[in-house]
Amino acid sequence: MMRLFVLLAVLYSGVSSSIVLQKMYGRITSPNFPNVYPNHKERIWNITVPKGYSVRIYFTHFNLELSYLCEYDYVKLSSGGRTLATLCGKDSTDTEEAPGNKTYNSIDNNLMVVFRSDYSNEKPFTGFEAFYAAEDINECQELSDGEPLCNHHCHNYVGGYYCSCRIGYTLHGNKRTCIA
Ligand SMILES: *[C@@H]1O[C@H](CO)[C@@H](O)[C@H](O)[C@H]1NC(C)=O
Ligand SMILES: *[C@@H]1O[C@H](CO)[C@@H](O)[C@H](O)[C@H]1NC(C)=O
Ligand SMILES: [Ca+2]
Ligand SMILES: [Ca+2]
Repeated sequence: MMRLFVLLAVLYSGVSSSIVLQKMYGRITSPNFPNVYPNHKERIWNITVPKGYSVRIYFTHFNLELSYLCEYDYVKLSSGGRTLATLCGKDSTDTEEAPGNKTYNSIDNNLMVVFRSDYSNEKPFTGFEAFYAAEDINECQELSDGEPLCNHHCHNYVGGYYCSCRIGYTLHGNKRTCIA
């Protein structure tokens, strides 16, 4: 019984719940930044901005243990059910990506950031610092099933968009199609 309890305690200590962030901008860092990050840590940030926006993120500091395909320590960015990047090291190599000056954009209005370190480091690493901000989605540049979102004219604004029609046409109830 005791043994089972210890086993469960060990299992649960390895599982971390996510930190929910719902502001329009912010900063996230590895644990103990700018000092050395600890071994055996996982931290998950769930960044959600209002609909009509995406999340743009870039790194001002990045120094993680380098391992083949970033299997040991990594920062993983994912959005819309896809992995945008798995990052480790300091500079990109043939097989591993480090962010450098690159900026990453979420697919929808949610970006998940996972930091994970394994049980050891051969030398100390200082981790990362990143800044994110909500960015308007320009819906007028997007396609839906290969078609522009608006039949005639598309008007982008911060946080949304709307459609309008040429003279002699009226906008259909779907707010996208123009009918004569
Ligand atoms: C992230 O947070 C949003 C808003 O609180 C929530 O709806 C969503 O389910 C969360 N996603 C995950 C993967 O936890
Ligand atoms: C990032 O930008 C700075 C300033 O423009 C430049 O000095 C540096 O070489 C760039 N780093 C990378 C990895 O491209
Ligand atoms: Ca490590
Ligand atoms: Ca917009």
